[in-house]
Amino acid sequence: MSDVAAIQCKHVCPRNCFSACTMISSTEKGRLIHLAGDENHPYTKGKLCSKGYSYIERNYHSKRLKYPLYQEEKGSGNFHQITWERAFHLIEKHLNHIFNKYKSFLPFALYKYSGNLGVHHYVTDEFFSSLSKTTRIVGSPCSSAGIEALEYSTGSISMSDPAQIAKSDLIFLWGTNPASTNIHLIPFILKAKRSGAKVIVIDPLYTETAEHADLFIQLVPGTDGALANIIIKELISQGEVDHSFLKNHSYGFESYCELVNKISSQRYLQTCGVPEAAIDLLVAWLKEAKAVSHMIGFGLQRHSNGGQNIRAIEALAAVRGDIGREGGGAFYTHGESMIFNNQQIFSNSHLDEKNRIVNMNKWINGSLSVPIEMMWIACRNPLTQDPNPQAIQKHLENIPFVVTVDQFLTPTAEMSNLILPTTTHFEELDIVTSYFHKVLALNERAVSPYYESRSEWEIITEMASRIKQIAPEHCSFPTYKSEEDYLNAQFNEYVFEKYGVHSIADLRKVDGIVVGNFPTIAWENKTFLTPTGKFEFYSLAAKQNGFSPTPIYIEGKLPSVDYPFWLITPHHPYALNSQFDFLHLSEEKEACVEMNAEFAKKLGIYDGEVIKIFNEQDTIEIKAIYSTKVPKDILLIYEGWYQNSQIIINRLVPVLETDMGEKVAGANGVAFYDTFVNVAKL
Ligand SMILES: Nc1nc2c(c(=O)[nH]1)N[C@H]1C(S)=C(S)[C@@H](COP(=O)(O)OP(=O)(O)OC[C@H]3O[C@@H](n4cnc5c(=O)[nH]c(N)nc54)[C@H](O)[C@@H]3O)O[C@H]1N2
Ligand SMILES: Nc1nc2c(c(=O)[nH]1)N[C@H]1C(S)=C(S)[C@@H](COP(=O)(O)OP(=O)(O)OC[C@H]3O[C@@H](n4cnc5c(=O)[nH]c(N)nc54)[C@H](O)[C@@H]3O)O[C@H]1N2
Ligand code: SF4
Ligand SMILES: [Mo]
Repeated sequence: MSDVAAIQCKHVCPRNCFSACTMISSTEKGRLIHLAGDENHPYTKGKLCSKGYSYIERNYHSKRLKYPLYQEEKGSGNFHQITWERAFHLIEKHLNHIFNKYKSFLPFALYKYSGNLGVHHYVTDEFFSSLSKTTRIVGSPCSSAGIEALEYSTGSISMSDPAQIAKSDLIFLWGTNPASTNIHLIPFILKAKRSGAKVIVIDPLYTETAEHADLFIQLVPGTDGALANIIIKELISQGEVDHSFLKNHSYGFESYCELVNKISSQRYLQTCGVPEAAIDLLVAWLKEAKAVSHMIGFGLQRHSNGGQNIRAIEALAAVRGDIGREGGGAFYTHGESMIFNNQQIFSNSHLDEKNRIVNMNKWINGSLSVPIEMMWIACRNPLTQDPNPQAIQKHLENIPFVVTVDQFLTPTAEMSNLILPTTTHFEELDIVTSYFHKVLALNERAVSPYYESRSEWEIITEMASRIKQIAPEHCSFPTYKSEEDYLNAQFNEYVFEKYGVHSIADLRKVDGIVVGNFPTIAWENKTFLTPTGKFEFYSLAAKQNGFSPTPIYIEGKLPSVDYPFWLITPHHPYALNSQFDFLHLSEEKEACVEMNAEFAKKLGIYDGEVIKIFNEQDTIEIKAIYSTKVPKDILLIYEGWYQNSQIIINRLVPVLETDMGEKVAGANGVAFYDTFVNVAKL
């Protein structure tokens, strides 16, 4: 037993994950020694995922960055450890040069995304907005197509408390794999099952979640809209609709009904690859069910028709009147997680008229008239996570000065001139919200920064003070004495309305956790925020933005003779996008492609053989593993960073846009799962 008492602190996992778990660390002699889930969290209830439990290992990992690093030539690997003073001197030198040449900071660009969603980290967004004029690369490769889609029918995005799913008697899981990616939802699904609910999993892959299903529908990718339309047609023909909801709370149902009645169910069944018996069973269950919930994953919207497919699913919820019903409705995200002052800047950055706003998809594939002279990359690893990373690599090569702020030497950091080591959530103060449940929580600082790491607030504050010396009237970033003062300045009346707190001190008074004042049941009063105030089966806004006004299925992309396989690259159970790979939480130690066993045998590919996967964009060599999860025309490789294999999966992924997303994020989403490839033996 140690004679020094361990100190306990509260933390929140800030990853881009539905759960935003709270956890409690124990620290001895300034070092983390133990970490446990926090049982007081009303949603996650003390359970963490494998990544959560490995955070101490991650914090002290030998690969963690310790000092600022500089390399003259990007990608050379010829790094020199430098002091922070020298690092800021280099930043200042480049900013000075830009300002003298352009009389503004326009060629200074920010490329930031979701490595850490804590409020603290939006300091970088605020800083860029406090400069007179800069370049912002905008867009979201994550969930924007679905958000825009749902907004057409309901006017804004809202979601019932996820615990409501336990009250459903029929649960549809469309293109989502919560057993891997949203693990705290599973207990609610199992609770519903224990009360007699049935679970339907709709996915082209037999996932970990499919093991919980009463019915698994292995549909052709990108065809969920067709499946939803067939079911709606059947419900209408059998009179199994909610007449009262449709009459009083919806708009345009009659014209939608006419369109749906015209579809050929037989042809649509072929399109989806779904047997008729499955529809008969589904309709029989739907007739019996009082409350039906539809959990819509981010996965199924990563197609060129992804947004429209989501509209069709939501229409199915509306036809039965499940929207606004206890235990029913569509679950996606509640869209109220970015409400602090500096997060508002991020959410609205694509609307900002002062700055040069650049659509990320167009940037990757194109060029800019005013060049980028300096790029700041934070919370983002585009060289593994974005489509066409080859093009991004070329852009980075051409940008004179690239700065990456990270905790690890990622492929993106390797293509930067300056790498700044930053703190983890154990080493900084923060506030984290969730985009799925309603809990807001305080993250305390438990230990000092690892070696010379600095928090992003510290880095930005220092940079702002240097800029103020170069061009005082061009930088209005406010100076605060501490992280706490900075965070206190991010609270606003809306945060107070939703969470009843004004400051970090208020949060401490409630033990760091508050449950937001969000509706338990979304749209319970059936007043929608659409122009008609109703659920819109006919959306003029959609029409004006160039989409079908109705949630009718629109065909997506299909494989070709040259590239006959879909390459589906979903999220890994033991990684969080490009994070955690080096911890080897899973048994696989390298990247592999899972192939249908029977089909691979036919092609003469043996289990464990290294094969080539290629398309017009690139070729990779990767180990093939036989699988019973995947149909013969799909290849499965989890997205992420495979350090051991040095394979970058997204080199095969082109910049193909989803149908929607631009209205909410400034760029359409990325149709990652409409990537088509072929295979060959080496
Ligand atoms: N093929 C394919 N590609 C995909 C997807 C897919 O399904 N298939 N999914 C897409 C989706 S949904 C998403 S959300 C994106 C995610 O892509 P990114 O937003 O790039 O996500 P991460 O890999 O989680 O984090 C990026 C970097 O942030 C760093 N980081 C962590 N904490 C901090 C911090 O406090 N400060 C700073 N400065 N850096 C930090 C991490 O070390 C990591 O290098 O990937 C997309 N890419
Ligand atoms: N463990 C873990 N958890 C995570 C993450 C992680 O990387 N690892 N990432 C976080 C982030 S940023 C995100 S965005 C979410 C993503 O988590 P999810 O919403 O679960 O999304 P994906 O993993 O992209 O895909 C889910 C499923 O969609 C299926 N799918 C693909 N196309 C279609 C289609 O056309 N129709 C249907 N019905 N299904 C389809 C895929 O086969 C896959 O099984 O998870 C978050 N949580
Ligand atoms: S990655 Fe998600 S499930 Fe895991 S600890 Fe973090 S918030 Fe919780
Ligand atoms: Mo995401």
